[in-house]
Amino acid sequence: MTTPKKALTIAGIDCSGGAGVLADIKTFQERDVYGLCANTVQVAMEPVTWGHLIHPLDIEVVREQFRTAMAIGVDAVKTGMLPAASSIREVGRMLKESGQKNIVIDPVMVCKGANVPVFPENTTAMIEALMSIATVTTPNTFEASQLAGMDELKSEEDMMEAAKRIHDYGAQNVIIKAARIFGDKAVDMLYDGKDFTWIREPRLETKWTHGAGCSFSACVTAELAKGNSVAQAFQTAHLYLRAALEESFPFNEVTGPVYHHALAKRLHGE
Ligand code: PXL
Repeated sequence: MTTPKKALTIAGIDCSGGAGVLADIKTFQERDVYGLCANTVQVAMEPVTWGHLIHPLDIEVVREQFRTAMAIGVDAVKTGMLPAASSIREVGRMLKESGQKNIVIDPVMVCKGANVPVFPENTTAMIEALMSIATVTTPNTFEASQLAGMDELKSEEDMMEAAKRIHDYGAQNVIIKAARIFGDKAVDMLYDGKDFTWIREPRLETKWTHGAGCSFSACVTAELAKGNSVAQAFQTAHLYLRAALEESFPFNEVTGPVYHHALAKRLHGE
C-alpha cells in the first residue's frame, strides 16, 4: 500500500481550472502529493471581458472544511485567495491553533487582468495574521512591495530589501518572483533570513501565464509535504513552473493557463 503525503490548499476555486484550488491540486498530483482543499471563494469569469466574478463563501464553511482536513491530517498547507481581512485573520488563527507545520502563504492580492482592488486592510491582515506563521511566503514583486510598504520594486536590491522586511514580520523564508520588472530576464529569489539564493534566466515571452503564481507556491508546498528542504522546494518549483510556462496554452486571445504535466512528461520521456 502506498500512503502518499498530503497537502491542503485554502484558496478559491477558479472554475476555468487555471488558477486557485484547481491549479494547486493539479500541481500536488503532478508532484505525487495527495491534495485536499478548503474553498474560500468561488470565481467565475465574464466570458467577454474575462473579468473575475468573485463569490466569497461564509467563513463558517471554510472552518468546516479546515476541520475535515485536520481530522484527516496533512503534511503541508498553503493559502491562496482569501476574500477579506476578516477571513485572512480567521485562517491565520485556525492555522496557528492547529500547530500545523509547513505553511506556505501565497499572498494573493490581484488576479491578472481583473479589476480586483487592493484593500489596504487585507495587506495589514496578511502581515499580522499570516506572515507571522509562514514557513515560506511567495509574493510576486507587486505583492512584495505592498507587504514591505515600498514603492514598486525595480532592482535586485529592492527585492532584497523587501524580503528582509517581510522576514522581519516573521516569515521564515521569503521567495520573491520577479517575472516582469526586468524586461529581458526573470528572477526568482529565496531569502532564508541569512542568505539569498538567486535563479536568473532569460524571460520567457508568453501571454499564457494564468495560474503561474498559484502553481509555483503549490509546488513549494508539495515538496515540503514530502520532507524536502525549502532550498530544494525552491529549485523544484522553479523547474516545474519553467516547464509549465514553456508549454502553456491559450483559452482565447486574452488568457491561457500553464500546462501542469510538462515537467513530468519530460522526465518520463512521454
Ligand atoms: O492568480 C491568482 C488567483 C488566485 N486564486 C483564484 C483566482 C486567481 C486569479 O484568477 O481566480 C481563485
